[in-house]
Amino acid sequence: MSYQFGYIAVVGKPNAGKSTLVNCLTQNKVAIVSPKAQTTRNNILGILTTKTYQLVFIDTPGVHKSKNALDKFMNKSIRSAESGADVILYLIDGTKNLDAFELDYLKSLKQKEDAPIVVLINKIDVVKKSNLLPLSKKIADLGFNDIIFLSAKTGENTNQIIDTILSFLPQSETKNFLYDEDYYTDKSLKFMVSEIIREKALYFLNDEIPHGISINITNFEQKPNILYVDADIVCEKDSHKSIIIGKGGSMIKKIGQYARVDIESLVGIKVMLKLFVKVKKDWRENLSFLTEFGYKNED
Ligand SMILES: Nc1nc2c(ncn2[C@@H]2O[C@H](COP(=O)(O)OP(=O)(O)OP(=O)(O)O)[C@@H](O)[C@H]2O)c(=O)[nH]1
Ligand SMILES: [Mg+2]
Repeated sequence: MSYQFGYIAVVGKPNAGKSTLVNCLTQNKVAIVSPKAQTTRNNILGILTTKTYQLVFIDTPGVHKSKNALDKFMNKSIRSAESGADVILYLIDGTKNLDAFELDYLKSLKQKEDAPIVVLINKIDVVKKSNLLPLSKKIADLGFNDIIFLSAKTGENTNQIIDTILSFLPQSETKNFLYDEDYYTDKSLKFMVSEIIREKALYFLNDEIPHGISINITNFEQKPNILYVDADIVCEKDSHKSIIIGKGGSMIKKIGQYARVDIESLVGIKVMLKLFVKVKKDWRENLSFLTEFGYKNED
């Protein structure tokens, strides 16, 4: 028997469908997904283990220009995933045009990294494949030979991605897996719980607010049959606080109800979730808040 192991960085612009793809490939919900850009903030490992291979996908934040210290943390996380990867998957939203920023990013990625880069054109469930030919030609003209059309939502063509990745990874006579075969992510339960709360906040809140919120878990107590969670939804402005609370507390109640259902299905026991809203002005520029909320690069 021979074995294969590899780190696979999944990069691309915000909203391209990276987290949806990592969840689909690992058949687990490792990362939250939302229609809002910049949903993912940390590198998150999604691990797929079979009898003969272990693939460790690194879901990354969407590539974007840095405007604050949080953005810098996110962009640094992407670079570290790219430089540590055996294979890079660059995901493009097939419903959008390739803009100058993305073309430049692809060109510099190719120059900078030695790892093979596979370009994935996503969302083919909603775009006609014939419309995608000019897009794939542009990418081929940049010198990319591996281009796959797929839908991360329906799973169409995702097997082809696995086959392509495996074609790049060396074979080993001994089992070279680096992670326990039962693990499907590197993140703690507490992290997953805070992300579920953020996912519901992203889902229900209007565009301008989600970018400025963070979830800070203040109490996390697991008893045999019940999990107690207290969490602050931290925002940047008093006006945002009243929107997050909503009329008569209706918004925060809705976020809490939906989050609790998902957390209960994750942990398999009853959950008592209490949410509070706190204002911390300009926390995205404040290094001590960023560290407190887990947005700190290791170096
Ligand atoms: N129709 C369709 N929608 C998709 C597909 N893949 C992802 N989406 C949707 O695209 C939106 C963004 O998906 P995410 O997986 O959160 O995208 P992302 O690249 O991780 O985004 P960031 O974390 O912000 O960088 C969500 O509304 C998804 O449901 C697809 O194949 N088809
Ligand atoms: Mg994401």
